[in-house]
Amino acid sequence: MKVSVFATLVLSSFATALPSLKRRGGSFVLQNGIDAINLNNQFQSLTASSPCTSGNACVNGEFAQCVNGQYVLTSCGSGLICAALPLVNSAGTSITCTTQADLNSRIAATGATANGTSTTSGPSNVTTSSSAPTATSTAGSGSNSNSNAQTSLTLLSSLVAPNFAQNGQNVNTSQAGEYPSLTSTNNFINYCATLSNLPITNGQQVKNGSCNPAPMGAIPSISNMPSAKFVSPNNLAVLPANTTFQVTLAMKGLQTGYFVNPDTNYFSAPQQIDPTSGQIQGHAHIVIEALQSLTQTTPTDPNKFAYFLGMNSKADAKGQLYANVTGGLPEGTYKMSTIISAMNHQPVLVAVAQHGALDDQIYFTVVASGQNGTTTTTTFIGGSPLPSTASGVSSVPTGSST
Ligand SMILES: *[C@@H]1O[C@H](CO)[C@@H](O)[C@H](O)[C@H]1NC(C)=O
Ligand SMILES: *[C@@H]1O[C@H](CO)[C@@H](O)[C@H](O)[C@H]1NC(C)=O
Ligand SMILES: *[C@@H]1O[C@H](CO)[C@@H](O)[C@H](O)[C@H]1NC(C)=O
Ligand SMILES: *[C@@H]1O[C@H](CO)[C@@H](O)[C@H](O)[C@H]1NC(C)=O
Ligand SMILES: *[C@@H]1O[C@H](CO)[C@@H](O)[C@H](O)[C@H]1NC(C)=O
Ligand SMILES: *[C@@H]1O[C@H](CO)[C@@H](O)[C@H](O)[C@H]1NC(C)=O
Ligand SMILES: CC(=O)N[C@H]1CO[C@H](CO)[C@@H](O)[C@@H]1O
Repeated sequence: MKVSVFATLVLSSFATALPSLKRRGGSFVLQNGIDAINLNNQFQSLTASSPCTSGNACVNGEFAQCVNGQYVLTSCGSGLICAALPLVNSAGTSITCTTQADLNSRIAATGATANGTSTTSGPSNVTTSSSAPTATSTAGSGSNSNSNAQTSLTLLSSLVAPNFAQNGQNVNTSQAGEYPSLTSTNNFINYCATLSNLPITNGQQVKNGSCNPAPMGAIPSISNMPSAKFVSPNNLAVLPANTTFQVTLAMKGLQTGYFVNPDTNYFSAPQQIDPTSGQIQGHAHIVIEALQSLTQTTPTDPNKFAYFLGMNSKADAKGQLYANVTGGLPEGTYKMSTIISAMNHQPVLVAVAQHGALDDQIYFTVVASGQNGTTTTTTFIGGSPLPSTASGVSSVPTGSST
């Protein structure tokens, strides 16, 4: 990378103090590029009469110093423009007079790209205003009609959600006790930088906690909310101990068979919907937890379960998914639940807050042979109980880890 002196400086440059963004591994170069792009975008909305509090800016391509709440403009001279440049050796940006070519090459050298939001013929023409989308005409669906938008490090102005700037406390619908929402004018794109104690999730199942930077993604219509129901075992079934049994799950409103690598791509992409059906592309899981009794009232410990399985295949023609709980379960009472997920393992998100349960839960009892007076419709596989060493309840999951 060429590191040249600011030969074109006609005014003193000024290293701006940036917000307390977290620098990961000291790699400020890219961040400096992003910050410079964003600053130059913001400058586009300034006029000579814009109020200011302190510091320097660029107004109409001229160098602007804030004096007594107003900008005082100084022309950069022939062939030069005022711009925010990324610093090379430390975190930050510098507002200075330079050439368009120098601005372009310095920003390009950081790896940040203005494409997707701006022209390259001058400082970006996209403002940070939350209204009047100008950059592209893409719908909010992440469509690739602007191919650069999916690699750009700059938020498309057409995607800024203006309502995110409001905390919900200033309208008549606000209810007593409602918390003011966190607000953002840039869709929280850098939210995780405010949580310095948390690493970004980065596609991994971070057991100590993390902050996930991926947006939530596509939300299906209310006619496409997923819903699950166990067919077998039936609710309150009585099953023979240590005997393989089949779980049958009826799935509605979900395009099944979609799952990604859970070790590398956990929560790493937005929820996606199938364009033909309008349904979420995802998969179901089942989890069986031991209870003290069918009337247990204490919450269970989600770290402990007797059986867990990702039902990753496509549902059959009947819309059903199947699993064999090989070796069965020891005597006891159990809760079996579904966990319906989008492709990247996040819980499914639907269009409205008030809706029926998307998941199912049933309760059943497992007894030694001859200990019950109840029949069940459960399908047993193999017929006779397996040796008692075949299976046992433990906090270690059996079946797939996904
Ligand atoms: C932006 O895209 C144009 C062509 O579409 C390309 O010539 C230019 O180099 C790109 N600029 C950056 C900073 O990537
Ligand atoms: C910048 O935006 C203004 C107002 O929307 C528009 O008139 C002008 O053509 C734009 N300039 C460029 C270079 O896109
Ligand atoms: C809130 O209610 C008051 C009184 O009914 C009404 O005058 C006002 O327009 C309402 N404001 C909004 C934002 O709906
Ligand atoms: C997780 O947190 C615990 C308790 O704060 C700590 O002792 C442990 O080192 C952390 N593990 C990792 C992998 O960060
Ligand atoms: C369950 O076991 C039966 C009998 O071995 C087998 O036919 C069936 O394919 C298995 N089902 C699943 C989902 O593994
Ligand atoms: C089932 O298995 C458990 C341990 O795996 C054992 O304690 C229990 O006695 C077995 N029950 C029957 C009826 O075989
Ligand atoms: C687990 C068990 O013993 N199940 C039995 C419950 O009772 C029915 C009929 O009474 C038997 O067919 C099951 O085998």
